[in-house]
Amino acid sequence: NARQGFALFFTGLSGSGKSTLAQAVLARLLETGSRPVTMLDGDEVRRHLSKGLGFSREDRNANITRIGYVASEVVRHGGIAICAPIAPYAEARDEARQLVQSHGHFVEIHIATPLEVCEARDRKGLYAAARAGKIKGFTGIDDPYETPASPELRIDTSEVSVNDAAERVLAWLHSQELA
Ligand code: GGZ
Repeated sequence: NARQGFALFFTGLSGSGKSTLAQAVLARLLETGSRPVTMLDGDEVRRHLSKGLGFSREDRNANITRIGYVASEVVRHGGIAICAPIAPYAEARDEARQLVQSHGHFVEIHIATPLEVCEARDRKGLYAAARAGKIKGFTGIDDPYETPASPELRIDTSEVSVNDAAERVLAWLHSQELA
C-alpha cells in the first residue's frame, strides 16, 4: 500500500552507475513529496556510519548489515530508504532484505553494467590502480561480486540512459502501488 515504507537497495560494481541512478530516483521521489526519503549512499555511509571499516568480506558484510538496519528503521516509520553500496555478497544482501521486510518492502535493484564498461569509465582511477596492484581486493578485479539471483529489477546502464533507468524504477514502484 502507498503508505507503507520501502527500501530501494541498489547493488553493483564500482562505476556501474548506482549512485547516479539513486540520485535520479531520489529527485523524482522528492518531486512527488509523499514521504521522507533517506539516502544511504556508499561514500557517505563509509564516512559516517561505517567509518573505520575496510573491504574484507567481514567488513563489507558489517557495512551492509548497518545499512540494512538503518533502512529497516526508516521503513518502520513509513519512510523511503535508498541504499547504494556495492554489496558483493548474497548473504549480506539477504540479511538486509530480512531486516527491512519485517517492516515493509525491500526492492533489490541489480545494476548489471558489465565490468568492461565500469572499467572503461574508471571515473576515479580505481580500476587502473587495482590492475596495477596498488589497491588489493578490488571488487571485480581480485575480489568477488556475487550476481544477484532474483532481484526485483535488473538494469544495465550501458544500455539505457539515466532518465530511462529512473523511469523504469518508478514504473515498477507504481506497478506495485508503492509510489
Ligand atoms: C571496491 C572499493 C575498494 C575495494 C575502495 N573494492 O567507486 P567508488 O569507490 O566510489 O565505490 C567504491 C566504494 C565501495 O564501498 P561500498 O561501501 O559500497 O562497498 S561494500 O558494499 O563492498 O562494503 C570504491 C571504493 O569504495 N573502494 N576500496 N577494495 N571498492
